[in-house]
Amino acid sequence: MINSPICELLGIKYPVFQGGMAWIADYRLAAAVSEAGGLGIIAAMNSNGEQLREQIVKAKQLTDKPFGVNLMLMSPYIREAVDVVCEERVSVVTTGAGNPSEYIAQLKEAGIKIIPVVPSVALARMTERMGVTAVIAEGCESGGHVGETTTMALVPQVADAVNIPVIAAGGIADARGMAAALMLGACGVQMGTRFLTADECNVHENYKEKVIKAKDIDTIVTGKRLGHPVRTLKNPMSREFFRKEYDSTVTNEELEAMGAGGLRLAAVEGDMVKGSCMCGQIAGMVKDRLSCKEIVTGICSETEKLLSGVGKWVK
Ligand code: TUI
Repeated sequence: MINSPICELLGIKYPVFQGGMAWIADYRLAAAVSEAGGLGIIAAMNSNGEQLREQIVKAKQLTDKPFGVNLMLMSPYIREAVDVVCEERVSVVTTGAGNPSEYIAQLKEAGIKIIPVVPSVALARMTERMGVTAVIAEGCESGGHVGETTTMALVPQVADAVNIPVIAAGGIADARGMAAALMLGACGVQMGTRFLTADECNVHENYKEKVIKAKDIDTIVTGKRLGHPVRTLKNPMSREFFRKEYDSTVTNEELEAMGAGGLRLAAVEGDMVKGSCMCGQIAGMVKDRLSCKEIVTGICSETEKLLSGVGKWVK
């Protein structure tokens, strides 16, 4: 049995989080992962307060196990979203795409466990001082908004820097990745891309097929010039964006306009030409469609086998 301090802290069976993917991680996916014994996470993304409350209420109807909400800190509705998670007494809040400092006191007062995604040791240390429960060290192999450091380099440095549990994210989709993350000092993993093809994931079928067909070199990072780099699958949209980003005659406003609405177009409408398919580098290894239960229990039982066999390298 794979069990770590994060299980006890959050009241979950397996130390496996499902990433709070915008336009994708809804109440249905989150409830399925929590029912499977992991931590399901609803993406608040740019939802307003009432839209987010509806998701939380529906998740509570499907599971009585703990689940989380991911607050995307660039959202124009971030204040409403913080109020709603506090009112609804959500067990866990993860944060992404920014520094959560100004919301920590309010969330803590409501008894919510805060687990920020950190792309650096500095933010891990700062948020630890403010009393967060754990941190998610997310390497730039991940999909969506990315930092600069890889999982391999980031996780052990964050683990050395803080005294709270570290969850590893970015580039993990199977037991080898999970076992490696535990060896790097993490006490759990968060996976996004692995759950894109889950039976309970509502993302458009075209998106699922594109992930299954993806190879190792099929993702690209765009948006660096705008200050929010995003990893997506290569397609006509992301290639065009990349070209324009390095064209000095194209203004930042034009670039922003080009990117707007792309994720919804891909995830909801299934537009694989003009849409933005956020996805991690590990997509090349995601070839099957499984239930959330198979994903969560499968990775943990395989990790257990791998870790029991590590002695083979010691002569
Ligand atoms: O947040 C994510 N992944 C996301 S958010 C998102 S929605 C979006 N769409 C278009 C543009 C931007 C966002 C899609 N994918 N992952 C967690 C994550 N957080 N990765 C990196 C960070 C991060 C970056 C900087 C966290 C904190 C941070 O702090 C900067 C500071 O001010 O200290």
